[in-house]
Amino acid sequence: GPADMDPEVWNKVKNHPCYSEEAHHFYARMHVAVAPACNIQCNYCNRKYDCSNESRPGVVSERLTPELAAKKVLAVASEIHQMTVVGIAGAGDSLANPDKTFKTFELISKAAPDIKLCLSTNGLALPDMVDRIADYNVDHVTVTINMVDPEVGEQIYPWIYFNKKRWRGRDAAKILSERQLLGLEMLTARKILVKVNSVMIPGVNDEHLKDVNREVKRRGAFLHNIMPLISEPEHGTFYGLNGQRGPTAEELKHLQDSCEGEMNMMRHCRQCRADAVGLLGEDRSAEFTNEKIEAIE
Ligand code: CLF
Ligand code: SF4
Repeated sequence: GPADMDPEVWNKVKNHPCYSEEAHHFYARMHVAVAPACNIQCNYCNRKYDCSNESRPGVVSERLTPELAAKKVLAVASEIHQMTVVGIAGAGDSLANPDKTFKTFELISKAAPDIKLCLSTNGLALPDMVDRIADYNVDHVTVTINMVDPEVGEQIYPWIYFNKKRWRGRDAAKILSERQLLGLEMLTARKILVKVNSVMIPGVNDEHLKDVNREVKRRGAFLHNIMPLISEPEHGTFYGLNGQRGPTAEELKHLQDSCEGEMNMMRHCRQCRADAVGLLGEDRSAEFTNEKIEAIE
């Protein structure tokens, strides 16, 4: 709360539903899914969810242009007055689509300067984008970091696309990890708040996430959000390991508890869709379809 927090930081988190547990009861967020492409492959991806892209059933997000996204933000803001944050978190990677992502931020900040801008990324492109992120006054960046060890990483990421080349195996995981951690350091050096999301994959990175927690804490991450892999056999498999299960609620809580220290653990994440609208856990996206937004004069 405000008592134990730097006032500048408190100002940034007090009405952000993901960064403040308290705020999520009162403030809403919306996502604009303007970023279809991705520069890596995660074994658990299905491009429907953001901030981690969990494998679970859902309707594929509609594609949005930056112009339509800005129009949608205004329409939602006029209906949902507690909507304080717009995030770009999919359906691919926000920073693998920099022109669309930053054009969207530009249009929103002109039309609705009070709305906070947020983005979520896998971090591969992050070090090259930190200047632009700062230019647009983005105060909140989520980086999904599932490992700091390429031996673990090669079980999660079959490939990355970097410097005009496809990399596989341990080399891919090493590059990705270095870029994620460098990006995290560059953001915290600029006082941009960074939340690290990690997907807990039993038998792959569960124990290892304690190392991840230590490394991101050391580099100034503000919050760590360990989320469960959601694997439902009828809807998605973890490609590298058939029959990969997600953690139980108990296993998840145990890991979160063992990481709880001076850095806060996020425990109210609702694993939102890439086009979610409303309070966390609430989805009002059906009220704001592309068709409806296009029809607004
Ligand atoms: Fe969206 Fe993510 Fe910003 Fe929040 S979601 S881009 S930080 S505004 Fe929040 Fe949703 Fe969990 Fe993400 S509850 S999936 S942590
Ligand atoms: Fe999917 Fe996100 Fe991984 Fe890209 S970074 S493959 S969109 S989960």
